[in-house]
Amino acid sequence: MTAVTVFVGLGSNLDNPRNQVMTALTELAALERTRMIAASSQYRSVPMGPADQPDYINAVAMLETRLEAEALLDGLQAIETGHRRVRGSERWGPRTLDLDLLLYGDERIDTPRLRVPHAGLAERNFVLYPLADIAPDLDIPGLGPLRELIARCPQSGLERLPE
Ligand code: A4P
Ligand code: MG
Repeated sequence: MTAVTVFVGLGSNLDNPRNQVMTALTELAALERTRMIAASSQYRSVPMGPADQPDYINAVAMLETRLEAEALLDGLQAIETGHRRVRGSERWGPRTLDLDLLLYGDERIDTPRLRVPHAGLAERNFVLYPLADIAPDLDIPGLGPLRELIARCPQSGLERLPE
């Protein structure tokens, strides 16, 4: 298959989140049939969902892959498991590492395991702003230009961290 450009969202709010995100980027770059194109800055963001949890560190990676979308998801979940992520029962609860497949080329996917573009992407400043760091001219399938989504999504509670 030909290579596809994909974007992965990274999030962590437990056990040294900055380090979790940094090592996850290295692991993403090492996925089979995949190479790293770019990574955003790290951002600190207030939690969406239950407020009684630490702030998150978020970032977005741009990759080029020859894996099918579900095989890529397998790879992302294996990396999460390697970060000793324990899937709790609480929705939107704290986690050592969350990897979301945000975009897979210009495809729209809706299967029991996978929804792409990722649900909620348009409302999440901690996804849109890092995405714009590395792909400001992006057009999101079904949602429109990234610039317009950002214009409608305030940066409140989101801070870009120095490298
Ligand atoms: N799944 C479907 N589509 C996708 C996709 N595009 N990428 C399925 C990844 N997974 C996808 O995911 C549950 C199932 O979603 C998977 O088995 C997969 O087949 P999960 O990671 O186990 O569950 P989750 O992450 O707890 O749930 P969810 O709804 O994905 O949570 P979110 O939306 O990831 O939110 N606040 C801040 N500031 N920053 C954050 O990063 N993250 C969350 C988690 C909450 N609050 C946050 C942040
Ligand atoms: Mg998730």
